[in-house]
Amino acid sequence: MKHDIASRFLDIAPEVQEALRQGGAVVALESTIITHGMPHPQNVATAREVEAVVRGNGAVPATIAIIEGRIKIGLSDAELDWLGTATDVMKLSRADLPYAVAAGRHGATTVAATMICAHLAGIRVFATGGIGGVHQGVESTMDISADLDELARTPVAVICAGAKAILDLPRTLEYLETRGVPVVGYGTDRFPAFWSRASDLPVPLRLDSPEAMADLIRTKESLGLGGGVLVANPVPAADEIPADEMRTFIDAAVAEAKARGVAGKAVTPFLLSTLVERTNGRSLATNIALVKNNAALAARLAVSLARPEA
Ligand code: PSU
Ligand code: MN
Repeated sequence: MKHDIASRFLDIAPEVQEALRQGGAVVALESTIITHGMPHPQNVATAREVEAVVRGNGAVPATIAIIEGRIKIGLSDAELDWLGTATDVMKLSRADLPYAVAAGRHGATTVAATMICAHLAGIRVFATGGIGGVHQGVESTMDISADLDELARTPVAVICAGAKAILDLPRTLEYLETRGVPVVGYGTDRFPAFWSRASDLPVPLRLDSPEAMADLIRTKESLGLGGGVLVANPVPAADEIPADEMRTFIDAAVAEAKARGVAGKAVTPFLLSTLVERTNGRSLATNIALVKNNAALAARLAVSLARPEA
């Protein structure tokens, strides 16, 4: 079944195909961060650096995007360059992925859509920056990222730097718990807040090695529990913006979004780009550093998962 879907809708890059066939280590990478998360040219430069980090840690990178309705698992250099400046690229989640495929559109995959596509291709590990979550003001907007439900249903391990502090972090963790998603702090007892190494929230679970995380993932699979695992990996200390410093910028950015009536899919891209301006590019440098840090850990996890069980 999955094989039929793959041949019908997916274009898997030869290198990725070969690694998957051999049961090797592959790390999926998303594309919304390229089209809607970072400015050009840092978006393309970062995407390439992240792929190099995955390779440097022993795994094959597979950046995922939809081009003319085809689900690309692994992009060529030319495709990545094109994506970096393309303007007619949809931001795709579970709700609109099938539309983009049916209508032959271009689309960048969010965490949710990347998980779906990675799973269709047989990839078990995925590195991103930060996941979407429950937004501040959820009481009136009901804005809860589809990333959270995807983590509950699709068996892919997502390595992130926690959730962006533009979100309602306590409610994001509550929701993940409700939906049965294991949230693992990598080498930390506190939930990381993307630009900052720690929020004031405890992380539900803690593991200190890729091997321990691979064990958890295998055990979850063996128990038939379904769904993914969220690994929260703190940004390196040298690159972080401490939470109290970031707070002022975030509050101003959230207030600006509200005043301008920014809603729906536009919220996260608006907040990210406003923060880059407000911090004079510092938030972007941190964002780049944390994605690379997550890619390295994801590759090590993928290598550990690919090894035959001890
Ligand atoms: N993390 C980043 N940059 C991003 C995103 C996450 O560092 O651009 C994207 C991811 O693709 C994530 C999406 O899935 O933002 C969440 O969007 P929303 O809040 O609309 O669900
Ligand atoms: Mn949303």
